[in-house]
Amino acid sequence: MKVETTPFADQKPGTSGLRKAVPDFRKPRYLENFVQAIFDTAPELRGGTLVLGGDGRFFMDEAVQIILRMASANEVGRVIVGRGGLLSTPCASALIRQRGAQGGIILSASHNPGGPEGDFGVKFNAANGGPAPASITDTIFKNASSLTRYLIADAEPLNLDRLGETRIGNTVVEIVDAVADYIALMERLFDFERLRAVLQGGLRMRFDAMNAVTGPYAHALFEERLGAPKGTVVNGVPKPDFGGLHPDPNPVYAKALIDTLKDDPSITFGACSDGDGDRNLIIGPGGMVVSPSDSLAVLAANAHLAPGYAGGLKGVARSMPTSRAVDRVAEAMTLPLYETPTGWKFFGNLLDADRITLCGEESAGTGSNHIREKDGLWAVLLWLNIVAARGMSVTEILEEHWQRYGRDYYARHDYEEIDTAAAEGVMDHVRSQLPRLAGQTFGGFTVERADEFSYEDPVDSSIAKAQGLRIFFRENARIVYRLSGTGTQGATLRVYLERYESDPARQALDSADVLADLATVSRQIADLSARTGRTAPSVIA
Ligand code: G16
Repeated sequence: MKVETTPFADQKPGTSGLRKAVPDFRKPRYLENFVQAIFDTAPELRGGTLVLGGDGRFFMDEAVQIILRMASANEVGRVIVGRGGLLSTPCASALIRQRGAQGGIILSASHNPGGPEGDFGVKFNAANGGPAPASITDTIFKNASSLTRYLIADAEPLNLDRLGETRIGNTVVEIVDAVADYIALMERLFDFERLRAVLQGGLRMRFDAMNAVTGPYAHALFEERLGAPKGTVVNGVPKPDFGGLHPDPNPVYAKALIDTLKDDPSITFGACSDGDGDRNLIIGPGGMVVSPSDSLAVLAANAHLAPGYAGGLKGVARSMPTSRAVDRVAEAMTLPLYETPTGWKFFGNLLDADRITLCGEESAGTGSNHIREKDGLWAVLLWLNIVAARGMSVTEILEEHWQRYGRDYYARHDYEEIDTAAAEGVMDHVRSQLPRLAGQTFGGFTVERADEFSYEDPVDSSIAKAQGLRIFFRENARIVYRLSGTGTQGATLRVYLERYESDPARQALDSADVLADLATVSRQIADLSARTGRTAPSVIA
């Protein structure tokens, strides 16, 4: 059936697909328009295979049924759907690759809250299993902006809990239990016997699935397969509103888990992941939080201890605002190091071309060449594998790492829901100063150089401009400003602060104390309080 429509002006994908408030997605024709633009952009799906699933958030069930009917009307040959419509983002990436699909549609707004007033999102992943690159998302936007019709079949809702094949018209719909395949993939990378021995032999861990999609995977993996005691996984049932909580693995929203490790010294390993399971946070004894940038560096330095990476790494990559901790590891190991713009899609070409094995971001994401998304449970398993192989705790590993490489004190200050024009005004204000900042001193920090980051992809030579404003200081410090591409209300200004410390006697200081002066400088240079009315960040991650 062909349905006439008119375009919506705001369907430009951001850092990670189209993210909007649920009420926006529930407007008549809104979801349908965007999905049709995907089908129009990817004609290879006609007669091909599409993977479909999401993180279980509110509106997903309805969206899956709509997309199935649209897939049929757009003559997709086969749609592979997770049981109950559920697929974690890493699992969707793995399925696309395993099944040779032409692409995937992932329904998630990641770490953003869910529920009727929460957020929803639609992301298209390409045949390599990774988020579609800008060339494709630009075309989706172009097609969405000139759409006059969408195609949808008339069919009853399918029972997504019944495994096996069924049909809508000529399209085969295959409902799969993807958990077992995902665990089999992890088993090829990690030493499960050693992990079993550790988890049954005394190491107590707590994994908080945050009422989100990783619950079923984590129960099956840690408790059933690796033999950790029941209760190791908490908040393990996916809920449409994430239990009213914020499924974002950072020190603010993972406070309950951090407090558990503070209060119970017998639990020495804590971890959590986000709404769709691609992010992770690692917590050591006493509630010590591993900053995601440090996590990437530690994983790069120790990955060879896991069987899947025993042959060494080809190279590593980090997004530009991620701290330079991993750069020091790459230098010591003489590995190629790539600095990319924010967005996992920028790692895709490097992974496909086998230039890198590991990559990661300050936004709590780490991953490897096993798939083309970041992978929360994978990161937890790699950390566990390293803890087991080295016989050291998370804290001991981290402290030893700092002694060897130095510590990059790091924080991200988020100023959320600020007026969009004011946020752009802040960026313009900082940008206008860049050419004359070098040599100027602010609060004891002297600018060495300043620029706007742009990236030329070394594989396909595509160029991404305006990817963040960087100010480097002689005191081995850096401030980065950029606007988030994943928020749904107003604008979120992200200010990334970083300061390097090589002296082991000064590596156990409180990060907030170390970065306090730099934070003041960041507000001063941006003229933040006058322009936005904000004198402090909404969230410090
Ligand atoms: C997405 C992207 C990440 C990015 C993050 C934050 O993650 O995949 O690459 O670092 O958003 O982006 P921004 O700073 O623009 O808000 P996720 O987990 O939200 O899909």
